[in-house]
Amino acid sequence: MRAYYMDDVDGSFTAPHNSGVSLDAGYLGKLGIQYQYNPDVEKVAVEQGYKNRDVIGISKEVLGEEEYQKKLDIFKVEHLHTDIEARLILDGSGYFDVRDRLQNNEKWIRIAVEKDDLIILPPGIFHRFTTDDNGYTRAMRLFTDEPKWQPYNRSNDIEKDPSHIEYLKSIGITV
Ligand code: KMT
Ligand code: NI
Repeated sequence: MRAYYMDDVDGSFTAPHNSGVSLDAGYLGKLGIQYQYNPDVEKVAVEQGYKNRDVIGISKEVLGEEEYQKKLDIFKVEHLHTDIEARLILDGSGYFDVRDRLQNNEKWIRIAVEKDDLIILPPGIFHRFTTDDNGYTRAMRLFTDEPKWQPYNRSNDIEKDPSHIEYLKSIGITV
């Protein structure tokens, strides 16, 4: 895992966009993000109550060109969830981008993940995902008992409809 602030340079979304300013796991911890390398999945699942899981393969080869593009178009939209988002990278690599709420949710932090990285995003953090220039991510998604997977997209849902903000606040999520 490597984490850094993204640059503002135009160009392919799947390029690294590394501004040169690195961040460590300690900083991610301040944002409520948990990171483990090569974890004992069964242990984590018991400790944190992940009762369900699936495996998703994201590449042109696995999904076909059209489905692959469709998936990426969905994953790249900035959103949040009311549940945690726990992902163990099984193969390949990719980027989880998260907003830095300690900087007013303005800056993007790009978290480059690869095989054996476990990343757990807390509820309420704005984020998005993409494969990198290698174009392949295989990941295990860990779910709690009754996963609430509704994404709240920042621009269409949250910022245009105050009732979403009220609802999120009522369950302890401030944006
Ligand atoms: C999500 O919800 O954005 C994802 O699951 C991304 C793909 S998992 C590597
Ligand atoms: Ni998500």
